[in-house]
Amino acid sequence: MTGAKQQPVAKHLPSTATADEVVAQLRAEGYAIVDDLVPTALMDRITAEMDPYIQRSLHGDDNFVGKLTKRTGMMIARSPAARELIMNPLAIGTAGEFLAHASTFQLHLTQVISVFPGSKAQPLHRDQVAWDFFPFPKDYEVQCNLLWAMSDYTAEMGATRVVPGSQFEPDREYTLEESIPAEMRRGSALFYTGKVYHGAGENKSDKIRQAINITYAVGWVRQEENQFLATPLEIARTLPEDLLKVMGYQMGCFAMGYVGDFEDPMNVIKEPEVRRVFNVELMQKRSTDARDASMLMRAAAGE
Ligand SMILES: O=C(O)CCC(=O)C(=O)O
Ligand SMILES: [Fe+2]
Repeated sequence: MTGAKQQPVAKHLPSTATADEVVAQLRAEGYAIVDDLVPTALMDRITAEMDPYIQRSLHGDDNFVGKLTKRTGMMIARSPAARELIMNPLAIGTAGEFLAHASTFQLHLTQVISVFPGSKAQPLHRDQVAWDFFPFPKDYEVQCNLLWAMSDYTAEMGATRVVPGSQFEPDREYTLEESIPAEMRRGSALFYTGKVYHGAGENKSDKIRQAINITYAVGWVRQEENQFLATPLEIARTLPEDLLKVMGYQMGCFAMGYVGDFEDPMNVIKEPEVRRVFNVELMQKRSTDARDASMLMRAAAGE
């Protein structure tokens, strides 16, 4: 034996995994990979719908975003098939459970990330810094993120690299050697927390690595992608209520997100005959209930 350090391999869960199992893995390691969660045919549809926009997207302007990387958003408006991905039952179930300490959760962003050949590794980072580098408490999870493999996702092509367990020790720098590649097949998904260090890998191949970044956040923070401008009102009006709520057309918490005469935002979209006002008492109860239930759940899990 040479004593060379063996690179650990990322853990995988089957597509039959439950939200409980994904959440347990997320809490323990900061990430979870679920294999073959959607059929590749869904990825074909999204690819066809997004391709014209990807062609026109610009490359990044700095090393973080990636000078050989394109980011293409507005997926709800541009790709009807992407709406299925956003509402995928395991993604929604996991986000709901992982963020159950908040009254509601919402969509945070939708983005195809195309990492072109020659692209260098992205600096390792935590996504929650997007909120102005606010030091969220160590036990407050603010987001639940997914990167769906839209192309094959190998280390050579620049699969996302994750540092397992780094969510527990955030106040230090991590090296690429400490990270492992989240290799997976097209249609699989990498779930990861806002606290775990990760970044796009270097693309040493001659193929474009593509991921669909769909992330969810607690209902009281500002969304990274402005969902109300990204989906024009005339398209939003055609969408089902469950998707609209996830997009942010709901009371985010206590008194957050009202519109007009203290009304529920769904009033603007659906223009119902009976308009609902914002019920602050109801939201207050929901907020306390969510916190209590989540504390009980975590105590039962021995956390
Ligand atoms: O493209 C990837 O693999 C990761 C991208 C990422 O972490 C980010 O843009 O925040
Ligand atoms: Fe990131």
